[in-house]
Amino acid sequence: MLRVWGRLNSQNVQKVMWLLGELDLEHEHIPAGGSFGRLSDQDFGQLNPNRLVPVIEDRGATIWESHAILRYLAAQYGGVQLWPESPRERAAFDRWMDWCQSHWQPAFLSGVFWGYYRTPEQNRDWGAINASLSRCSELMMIIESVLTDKDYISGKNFTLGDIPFGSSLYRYFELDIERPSLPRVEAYYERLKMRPSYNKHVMIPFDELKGRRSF
Ligand SMILES: N[C@@H](CCC(=O)N[C@@H](CS)C(=O)NCC(=O)O)C(=O)O
Repeated sequence: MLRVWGRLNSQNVQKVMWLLGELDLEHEHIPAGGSFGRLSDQDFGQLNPNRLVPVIEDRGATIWESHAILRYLAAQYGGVQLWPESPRERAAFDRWMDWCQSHWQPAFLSGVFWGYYRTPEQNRDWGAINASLSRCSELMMIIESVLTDKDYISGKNFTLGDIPFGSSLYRYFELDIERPSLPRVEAYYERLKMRPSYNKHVMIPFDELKGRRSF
């Protein structure tokens, strides 16, 4: 059976859990990382030399890097709905997955979630946090304009491209941070919240991470 390693309060693990729920795929979950430890065990190093989660094992393959896992699961189990045959159709959402990795996550996940929320108050670097917050606002305005004529990030239907960015929205809207006016992003977030798997795997309170850079 497909096996997933990771802690459920990790956003990168949540991306994978969300997709597993969308696909209704049976799996075994092994808590790892954070207070669950295991990442420095010798056998874990054989699964992922980077000693990070998520990792999946399936049909004899071991896969790490959350977006590579998403692509694998969609290609293996998603059918044409989630993994269209046309390279052009795949590129339409795939570019948003890379955009998220190269632009959004450094600004939000590293700059704000880690720099602000996961850093103890006395150690916060407000110059860096404010720069990340304004970068987040710039990037959000891009999404706001993209959503002018779309319900989802790359068109009228949910695609894999919604998972990396969408999985950060719960935290983005829950944090006590400054946000620009984002009516279309908020409507998009409401649409995601109606998906049972998003509700179950992404909308998980994360208070235990406040001010904790390590476990
Ligand atoms: N680029 C990697 C990042 C993986 C990563 O940084 N994982 C974090 C959790 S989000 C981790 O394993 N941290 C160590 C821990 O949880 O103990 C991915 O997308 O999978």
